[in-house]
Amino acid sequence: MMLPDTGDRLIVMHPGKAVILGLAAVSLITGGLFAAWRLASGSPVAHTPRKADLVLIPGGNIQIGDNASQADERPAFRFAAPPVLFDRTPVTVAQFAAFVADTHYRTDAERFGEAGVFDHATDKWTLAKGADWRRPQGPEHPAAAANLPVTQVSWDDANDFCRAYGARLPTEFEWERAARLGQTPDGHVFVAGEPALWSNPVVVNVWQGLFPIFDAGTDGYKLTSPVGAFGYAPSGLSDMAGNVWEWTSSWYGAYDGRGGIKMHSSNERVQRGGSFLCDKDVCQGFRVTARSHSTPDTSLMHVGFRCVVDPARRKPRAGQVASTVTRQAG
Ligand SMILES: [Ca+2]
Repeated sequence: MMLPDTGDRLIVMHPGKAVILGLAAVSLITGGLFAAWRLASGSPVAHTPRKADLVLIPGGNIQIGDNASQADERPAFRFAAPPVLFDRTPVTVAQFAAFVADTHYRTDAERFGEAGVFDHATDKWTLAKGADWRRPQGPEHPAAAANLPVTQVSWDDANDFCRAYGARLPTEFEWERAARLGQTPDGHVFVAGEPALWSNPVVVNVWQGLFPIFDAGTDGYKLTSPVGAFGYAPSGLSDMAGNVWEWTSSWYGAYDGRGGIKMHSSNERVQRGGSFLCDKDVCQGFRVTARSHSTPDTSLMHVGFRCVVDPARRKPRAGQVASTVTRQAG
């Protein structure tokens, strides 16, 4: 388990305070036990079809990364993206509840007994006892509504969910290819160096104000928003910028410029898309090339996921292909 340092993007391990180090050590030990449990128990298998719409994202030769942006987004390179069926929205609380009801799955946060929550009183991330996918802010807070993206799910949980339905997590390059088809209903793609669109109507769920001091919430939400609340991009997908970061299957590391990463020993997985905590000055994680990363057992209140399916390997358990999607080519 690792917490973000400050702001929205994940940067470092727990800070070097003795009490926190002790906490990290306990987490490391219990995390190892949980990993052994996971291997011993095997992956869950869902017995009923998933209620999810899938959208075909066409293949294409595209640019990955941005030479004008953050260090870990450079160098940019070309990537031959395969066609992939994407979940139309991030996985919802209702979809995850159906999965749990079917498989009796317990998430990492539930086994740890705690998960990462951003505390606005201290402007720091903290491990909140009892926070999980049902109550992402903690047990004293309201339960998450069924139409919100599920959060407080680790990479391991997300991977187990997708595999249970014959699906998988997207690679970060597949995710970027889909996002480059449009992140907002008007087809806007957020890139480095441009002024983000903050005027009304606000088209993404992000942070409006000086992070972490003040969020005006002029987009209508200071936490997660229902999936699709801001509409669907020309790709047919919703929530590709803001709302929640989304886990990908990719290991985190510096790009090697040839379609891989330099540090194959990385123990963190990449997240894409930014979240409701992303502002235009500090985070900018809603940019199409922005990357965040966490260890696979980390659960946070602003990180969710969506699944993908290879068209040739699609199985009935994976969901239904949406047929009414308006999509731009390229
Ligand atoms: Ca917001």
